[in-house]
Amino acid sequence: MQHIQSTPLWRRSATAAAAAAAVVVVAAVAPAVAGAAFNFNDDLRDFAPAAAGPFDHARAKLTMVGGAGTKAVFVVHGVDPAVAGQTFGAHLHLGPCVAGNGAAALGHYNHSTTPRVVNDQTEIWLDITVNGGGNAQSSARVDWTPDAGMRSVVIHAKPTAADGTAGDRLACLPVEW
Ligand SMILES: [Cu+2]
Repeated sequence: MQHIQSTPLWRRSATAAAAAAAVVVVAAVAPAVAGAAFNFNDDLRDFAPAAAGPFDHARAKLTMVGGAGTKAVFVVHGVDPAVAGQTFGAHLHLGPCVAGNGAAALGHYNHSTTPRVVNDQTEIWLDITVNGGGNAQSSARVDWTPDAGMRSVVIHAKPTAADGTAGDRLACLPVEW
């Protein structure tokens, strides 16, 4: 009798995060990031390099694990502790992350078609609340997978409102798969 150990090698070679989600990965029906785990770890790009901001010296990491949907984990370090306790909107955006150019990130990556629906299940929302050490973490889970491309996680000045708005764009993390 066949045992379930027949997981393909490329799936086994994914990161520990993916291994933890192995059951989900095996059940996947060919999503765009099937079985894959992506880790992006980089300095945040500043949208207003001339002005001082709480994310000027911050680094961020986005982990995305594909399976029967997508689990995204966003971790930020090195935020100015002066903003401890504040919540900042953060989302996966459609366009690339370019320093000094908030508009380049385009709008939110939105999975819905017509009518367009904006909420935390049609988009990947990763709002963060900064702690006293200048760190923050959030996660999101949706039942779809974003298409490949050059994209960005944009951090905004305010928490995400019900309509998806979150104020000015402060910084971004480049992600591409
Ligand atoms: Cu956004």
